Amino acid sequence: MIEHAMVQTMRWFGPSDPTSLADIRQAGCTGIVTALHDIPNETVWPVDAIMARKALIEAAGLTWAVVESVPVSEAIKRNTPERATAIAAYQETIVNLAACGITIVTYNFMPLLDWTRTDLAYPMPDGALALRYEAIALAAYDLFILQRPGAADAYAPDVQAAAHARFEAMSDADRRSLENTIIAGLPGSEEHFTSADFRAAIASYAGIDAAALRANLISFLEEICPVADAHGVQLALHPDDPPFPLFGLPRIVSTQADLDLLVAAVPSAANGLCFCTGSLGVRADNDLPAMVRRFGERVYFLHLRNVERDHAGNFHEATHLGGSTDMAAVMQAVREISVRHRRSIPMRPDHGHQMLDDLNKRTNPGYSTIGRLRGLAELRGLELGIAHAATSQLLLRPG
Ligand code: DNO
Repeated sequence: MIEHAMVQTMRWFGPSDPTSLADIRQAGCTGIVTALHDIPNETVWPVDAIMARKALIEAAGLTWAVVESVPVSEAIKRNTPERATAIAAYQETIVNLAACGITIVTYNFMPLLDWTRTDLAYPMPDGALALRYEAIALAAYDLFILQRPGAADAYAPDVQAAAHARFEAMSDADRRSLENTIIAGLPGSEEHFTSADFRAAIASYAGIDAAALRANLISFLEEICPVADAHGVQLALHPDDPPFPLFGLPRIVSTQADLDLLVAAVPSAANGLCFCTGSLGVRADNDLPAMVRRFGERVYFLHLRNVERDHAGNFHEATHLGGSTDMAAVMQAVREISVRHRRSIPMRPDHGHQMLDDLNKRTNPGYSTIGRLRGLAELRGLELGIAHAATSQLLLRPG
């Protein structure tokens, strides 16, 4: 055991998740990350429903460590007349969770779509399957399947030509599958669309630019943080995934500068981060170890995952220790903040390849058991190794 080690958790989508609570316990976790996914957005989570889910988790010898997510509704993101009711419901849910002893709450502020990929079964050289985002596939969808008004302005001529060629080469089934991957809602997304709905929903953002969306996030924080502070709840804002605008919609939680601004605007202790290395790591200009150190005290939850990115704006999910991010350097920074602030930060191995026996099973994309088990094993070994090396250096230091 190491002092202030991360709390190992896995995400669990509830009783119908093909990964069971027993699987998660055998993987070495002590904590569960989950949500009451059946409760529609803007509805208060009742104490008895929270307690029933908590009891289920505890009966399996685990604890409910983090809520991911209490979704922020479109009314709040767009600041529509229904916003006041949605805010009141959010506040009450926070109070109810605190009453049940659950005090870390993840959320995101991405317009319409949560995380986005274009391929859920991208073959790795070893036969495992990964999730991938390919810029040309997204452009092909936007320009020629969705046919979003104004989309052509968003892409350079060479990208448009490549996207057209891609569209022409796709069968109807390929086109439907690409559309489903993008808008039908990946696991954990609480919004899903058909193409007609999606076009209308995009149009509802007309006039909401990055500054307006940011102002809406800040007013959300101004109304939720005092309640969270009063009840000992830590809010953990998940970054944009991917960390750049899609479909002409603004994204405002993508860079260190974005995070600096939000922390400065609402300095309350409740205003914290879910530090997702997979999302932030898509941008080469995000220095992840430096960002972990910078936001140290406010990092309430860690999603550890690696992506392999290229210069054309594509990325796929690599193994947890492979990919473009130096995970050892990130872990070193995590150890530093954990020791400095004497905290055990909950982490989950975020996503994982579909591999081994899971290739023949129904799995939630990104959330198969074995790929996450591999990720967790590698990450906890890395943490132990770094902690051990720090202790031996201390012992060896002369004087
Ligand atoms: C994807 C997840 C996200 C995350 C939300 C947080 O795998 O990390 O769906 O849960 O953005 O609200």
